[in-house]
Amino acid sequence: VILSRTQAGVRTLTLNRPDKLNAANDALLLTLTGELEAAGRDPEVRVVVITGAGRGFCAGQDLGDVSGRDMTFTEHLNHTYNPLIRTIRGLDKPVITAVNGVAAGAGASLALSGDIRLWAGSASLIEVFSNIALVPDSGSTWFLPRLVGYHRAFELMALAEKVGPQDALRLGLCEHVYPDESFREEVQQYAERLAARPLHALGLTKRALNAALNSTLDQALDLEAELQQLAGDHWEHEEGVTAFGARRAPDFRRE
Ligand code: LHQ
Repeated sequence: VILSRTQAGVRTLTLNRPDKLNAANDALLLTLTGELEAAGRDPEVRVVVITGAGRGFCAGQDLGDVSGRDMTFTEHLNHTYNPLIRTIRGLDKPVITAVNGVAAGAGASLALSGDIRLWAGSASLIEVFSNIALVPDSGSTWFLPRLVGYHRAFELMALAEKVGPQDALRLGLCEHVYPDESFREEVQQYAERLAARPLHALGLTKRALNAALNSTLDQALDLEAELQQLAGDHWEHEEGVTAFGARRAPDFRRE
């Protein structure tokens, strides 16, 4: 259900149920979470890309799959979707969501959860939950109002209208849009650019930003001061300063 490959420090995890637009069943969600944890531990991996096979990114919960039905909705979310979203946001490596096609329901939440969100020209996002009279889950109620404000978030959730790439750029739902034809190569190139950055410092940056989304300025200043010590004590910092003095490019990939 998940394809994994690694190239130049970039681990690409591909949701692989293309006949169903990569709708999620338990196996897909638990495998993806396990793969992300493994990528976090693997020193060869510097950046993780999550994308979909075929013409969809992820159509959300597989509505035909009964494997979760012996659980309550609450148990199901706590067993599958919530650990996945927590793992993405908690990973101390950058995660790119490369949205190659439609992202609906929990698939939309997954698309929004990346640190960097790259869209293909044919990508789209739908907060589809209200079509089946459910509440947006897997982080959508947290991500979306922070990105677009309360009112646009409510409208997107209430009407379940499809958001295309240009609107997604305008609303801040993605960072870049690339043509379908060159999407995979553009994503790999972007990911490799990120992979050349100082991984330890970026991990700390991710931690600080995630904490800051829920903190006061005072708390953010305290955490920055604490994390800056960890960054400053790391070899990456010395390499950056040395390279600057020597007027050469820093090499952050040497360890
Ligand atoms: C699908 C699905 C799908 C199965 C397309 N399942 N087959 C919920 C419940 C419990 C706990 C946890 O959390 C959640 C969270 C959620 O994610 S709720 C939201 C669930 N997702 C949806 O309601 C989306 C349903 N799908 C759609 O609305 C459309 O398929 C979209 C807008 C995604 C794409 O539309 P089209 O591009 O027109 O494609 P299509 O509808 O023709 O779909 C292609 C195939 O994929 C088709 O199968 P078929 O055999 O006819 O070719 C669909 O049945 C299948 N598929 N989504 N979620």
